[in-house]
Amino acid sequence: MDPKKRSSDKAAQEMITRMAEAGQQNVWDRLDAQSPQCGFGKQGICCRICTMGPCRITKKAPLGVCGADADTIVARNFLRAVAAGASAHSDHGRGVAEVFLATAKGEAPDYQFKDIIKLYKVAEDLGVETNNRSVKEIAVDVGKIALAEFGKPEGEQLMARRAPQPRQEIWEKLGIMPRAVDREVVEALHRTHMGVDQDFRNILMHASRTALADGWGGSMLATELQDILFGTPYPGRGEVNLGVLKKDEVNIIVHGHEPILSEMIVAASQDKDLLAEAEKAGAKGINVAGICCTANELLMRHGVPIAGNFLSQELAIATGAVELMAVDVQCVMQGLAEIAKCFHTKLITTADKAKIFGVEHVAMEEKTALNTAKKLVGTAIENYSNRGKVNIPNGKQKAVAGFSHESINYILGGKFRASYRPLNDNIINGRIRGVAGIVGCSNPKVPQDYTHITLTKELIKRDVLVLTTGCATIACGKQGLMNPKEALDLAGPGLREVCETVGIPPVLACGSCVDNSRILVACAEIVREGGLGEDISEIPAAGACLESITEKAISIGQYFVASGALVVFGKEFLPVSGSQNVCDYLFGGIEKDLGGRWALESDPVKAAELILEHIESKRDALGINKEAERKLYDMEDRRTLSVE
Ligand code: BF8
Ligand code: SF4
Repeated sequence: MDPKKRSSDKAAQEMITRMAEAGQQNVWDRLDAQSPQCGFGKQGICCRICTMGPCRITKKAPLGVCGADADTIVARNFLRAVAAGASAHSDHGRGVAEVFLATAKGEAPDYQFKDIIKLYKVAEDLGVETNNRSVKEIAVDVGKIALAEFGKPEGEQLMARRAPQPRQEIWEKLGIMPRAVDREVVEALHRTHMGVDQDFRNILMHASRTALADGWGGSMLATELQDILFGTPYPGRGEVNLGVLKKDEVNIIVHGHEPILSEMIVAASQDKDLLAEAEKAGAKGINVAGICCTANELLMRHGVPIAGNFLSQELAIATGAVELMAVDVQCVMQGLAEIAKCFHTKLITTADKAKIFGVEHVAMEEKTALNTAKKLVGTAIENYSNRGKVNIPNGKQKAVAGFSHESINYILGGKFRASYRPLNDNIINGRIRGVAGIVGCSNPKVPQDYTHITLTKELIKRDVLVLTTGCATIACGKQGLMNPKEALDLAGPGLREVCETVGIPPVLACGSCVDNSRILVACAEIVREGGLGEDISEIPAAGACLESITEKAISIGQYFVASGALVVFGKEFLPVSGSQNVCDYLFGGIEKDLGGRWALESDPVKAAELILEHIESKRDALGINKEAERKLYDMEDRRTLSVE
């Protein structure tokens, strides 16, 4: 076991070694135990959706019992993954909409609306009348309409109207303007039932529609309503990595996705009585830290430190310093239950839809949220005296996060002239070559964080502005790329100059995975600002997710493709290789329909090349790559570009 092969994060390596010495199992050990993994699954050519199967496609048996071929089976599996991913984001969004509506009605006393300006903006997008109406009346209507977006019987996603007009026309022409989230997901499950949709192109078309209902619907609503409820993020400082855990304080980790829980725990951790209790227990304070996307939400809004990304969840408990880990939904490993048994850590589930067998459950309800959160903090304090030996690795990094669409707009243009103009101008004059979204998870199949950070460094070095979300953001944070000072030193001369002038880092942390919708909005805004084409497919931009684990990532990839973007994905994480036709379509043919496409590349340096090629071809097509501007770089500049 070589810890360097498991993670490129030093703090993680230290914990991995410790766990191995102590004989404690983690995600990497379980991957080893599962190896070799099923080759049919990797290619997407196993089907077990009916009991004539399960069927696996081989040369000898190229058809399932029902006659389904590899194309149908691979496309069906793909659509089911998109539907599950879209469901995860959107059910999160629906939960936020419910709390939002309850807050508007005065039925969730612990929550308040923090961004009224944004409430007005979203009201306008949802067609809610704002003239001569109270905030409460507006908010109730926004809540009702937002909630209906998940299950309304008729009509299309209202937020999809934020997309550039030509983009909407493409969707309309193809018949994939997204409708209610529930409807698209139910239709996806229907189509992929035995004996229904058996034309891979038709199945993949619905994958676009379902994914669009996620990106321009469920996820976007989650982001927007969370901003109104908890505040739209503006850049602020924080710290990232296991070193944020404190030796002499009560450590509470919030892990999962919905800020509905974590916001309340942060509030409870500042309660005077609880702080006094913590002191009585011999602790110097109460330290809340996050893991996974809930961590991004808290860092963006409150500067709460991040303990780590997906693969760090078990490592955090193994420090012996965590009194309580409260989890809600998504990306919570069942393996936590086992490792928690080796330490004093209390693991508590809080979402009724996400329990773990044998783990204590404390239901988080909107009416009593703060009280429940206080109870949880109280449990953590009580548990402080049970601590045994503590091993907190030193590693942590400073980070700046909080780049919402609104804050980018404000930073670029100032309060009175908030706009994307300076960004567009600098893309046009070539100082910034283009924009890349680097998103995704951490997966034990590749060394933790390696691809995200290598790709990010390669791109900023060549003057590409990077927007990041999810566990990729945390990877960047751990390796100093969210520290503006360190990251600026790695940026190419053009990007650096622009970043220094307007005061942004070259890597913009935009939040959690539902906040990929912020990147969609940013793309739409770049188009609206003018000078870079009429549609998202024309702007010099691309997305990348080289390290991924979840179905959510596939939904995200598909909605970016369906919005006109190139999406570069890690080879081993998109199980479609079993069908040449599906591959030909996703990696090529789909571009004719939607202007975007998938590409597979696991090597981050080659992925950077691919993205740069794409960006330069878009620049050429826009006619902004004129000779004079290309001479911005002299030989010396070029030499510095090719170091490493
Ligand atoms: O929703 S990046 S490992 S935490 S799936 Fe999960 Fe992937 Fe992390 Fe965020 Ni997104
Ligand atoms: Fe096999 Fe067809 Fe049933 Fe799938 S649907 S398990 S391919 S018989």
